[in-house]
Amino acid sequence: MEWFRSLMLPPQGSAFAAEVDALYMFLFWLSAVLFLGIAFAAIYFAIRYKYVPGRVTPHITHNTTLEIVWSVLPLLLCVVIFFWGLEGWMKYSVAPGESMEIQVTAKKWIWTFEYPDGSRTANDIHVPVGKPVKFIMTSEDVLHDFFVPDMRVKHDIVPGRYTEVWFTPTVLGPHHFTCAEYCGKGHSDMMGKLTVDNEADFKKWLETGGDDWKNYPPEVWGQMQREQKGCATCHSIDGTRGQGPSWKGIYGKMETMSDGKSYLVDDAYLQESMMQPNAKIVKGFEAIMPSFQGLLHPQDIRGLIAYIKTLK
Ligand code: HEC
Ligand SMILES: [Cu+2]
Repeated sequence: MEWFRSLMLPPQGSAFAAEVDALYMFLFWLSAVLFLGIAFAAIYFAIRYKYVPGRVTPHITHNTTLEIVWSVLPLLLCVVIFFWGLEGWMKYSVAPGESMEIQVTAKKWIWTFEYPDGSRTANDIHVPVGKPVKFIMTSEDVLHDFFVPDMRVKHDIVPGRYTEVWFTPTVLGPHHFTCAEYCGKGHSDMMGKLTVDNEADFKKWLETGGDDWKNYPPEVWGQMQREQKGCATCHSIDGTRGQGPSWKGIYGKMETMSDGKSYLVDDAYLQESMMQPNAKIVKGFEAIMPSFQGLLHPQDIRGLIAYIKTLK
């Protein structure tokens, strides 16, 4: 039956995925059996007792045995399901004391994560394998929902409040996470990658942001950052206006700000736009761009600038 489970459910990436799946599959098979049983019984009775002229229906008032069976059996089933679910829920709700804590901020339409050492990432999580991690989550605007299918973790994020989830990742490599609460136009872009590393790779990643970037020319790395860091939700590259100005053809032009002053778009201007987006506000736009201070490593900024230069 394992092949059937893996057909219906994503890979099991955390310590409690197998338990969640066991309950899920139990409910699935129970529903399947009940559905078939009821459907066949309905068809059988319809044929067996169809209208025949002259046949008189007997007058039956009750059947005590039958009534007890159809009340007590479902009740027992419900009690079993309840306690099974409760046991899992208790485990899911309370993170072990030694968990690593990651602060999560959800915002239309970008995820930011802050690690205990102060480093921050956008739409990108790395965690060490085999260690419990706890996510302490809040929203800056509307309801969002943190959903990591492989870990069997899904929880609402509420503005003005903190909610938590935790899991112990068991499978190395990339997993996927997404927002599971409709939060506006960019909702479907609000997703990212969770990478489970071994201890050494995780340490290295925390310090340097990893060295994937060395495998790409800067402008290609920059193009990837536009997607990964969420710039793409606000900035187009084809000249269409989004939440923010399009990047097409901005390098080397004079940009007018909301206070009427003009500046040349050069490397320094671009870097400032990312680190202190509210220092200069482009005319006709609102000051809604989040600061990427600490979120972009030097190689990311270099890459983005190189990429923007290619957008003639
Ligand atoms: C939530 C939407 C949003 C996101 C996400 C976002 N920006 Fe912006 N960005 C804006 C807005 C709005 C402006 C114009 C107002 C201003 O200057 O702050 C802007 C302005 C800019 C400018 C100046 C553009 C010009 O025409 O002068 C640059 C460069 C820029 N952003 C880079 C980035 C990069 C790089 C990222 C991703 C790492 C990013 N932005 C992510 C909304 C966003
Ligand atoms: Cu969302």
